[in-house]
Amino acid sequence: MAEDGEDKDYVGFATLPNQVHRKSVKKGFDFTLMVAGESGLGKSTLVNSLFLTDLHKDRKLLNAEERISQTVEITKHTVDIEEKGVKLKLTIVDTPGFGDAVNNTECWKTITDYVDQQFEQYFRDESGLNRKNIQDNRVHCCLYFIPPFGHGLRPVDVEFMKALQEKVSIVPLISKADCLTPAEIRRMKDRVREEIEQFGIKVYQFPDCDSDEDEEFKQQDRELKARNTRLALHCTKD
Ligand SMILES: Nc1nc2c(ncn2[C@@H]2O[C@H](COP(=O)(O)OP(=O)(O)OP(=O)(O)O)[C@@H](O)[C@H]2O)c(=O)[nH]1
Ligand SMILES: [Mg+2]
Repeated sequence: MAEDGEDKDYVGFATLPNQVHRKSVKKGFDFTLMVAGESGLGKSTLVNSLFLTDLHKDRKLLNAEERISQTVEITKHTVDIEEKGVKLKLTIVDTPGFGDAVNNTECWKTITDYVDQQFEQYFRDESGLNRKNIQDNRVHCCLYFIPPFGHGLRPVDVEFMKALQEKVSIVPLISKADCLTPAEIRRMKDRVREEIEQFGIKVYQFPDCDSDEDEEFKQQDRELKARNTRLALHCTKD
């Protein structure tokens, strides 16, 4: 049997993991993250601070037109990231916040339609003849911004997450957490967590790790899960 790199001519199925690994690394990965929630909660600011602008370097005050204005349509930002030779094409989808439409009952429709369209496009590409260079634009994860000033979830939050829960992994977060005191944060988190359970909303959970994994990996998995059960907080202000 071929040991790693020992016998280069060996072509048995034992080299399959290496072949798959080499192929995936060469091709790279696609990941699409979406931000959604009420208007003015800091979605676009988060997207900008993550990739497109450096908040601290050469900081200058922007005038009114230059400041981030309200998002009025779904916008995509793509960045190519490379880490130790592994390529990741990260796409961030910024969505218009809801809240100021006359009829709010269907305000998430454009967003669910967008998610569905990406599934359809991927399905069409996969069924086509040239499947080699398909770009995966399906939304994999949605950060859902919950307003910090309410008393837990509002009907619109529940309905939005329910409309999307079967299509993408939802990560709810309490927005502008810098505006709350630690005690208020604790209360809000408990409340939101209870409501998520009560309304049967499916939020992203880490998958179980295999029982035969080594102890170090299991410990890491436990720590990540412990963090995940606490609700995420968001703050782009210093
Ligand atoms: N306190 C606080 N304010 C923030 C934070 N992030 C953004 N803001 C402010 O919130 C306001 C709205 O930010 P946007 O990023 O435009 O909000 P949005 O969610 O994209 O709004 P829409 O595009 O209308 O959906 C801006 O004045 C930001 O400076 C934060 O973490 N904390
Ligand atoms: Mg915006």
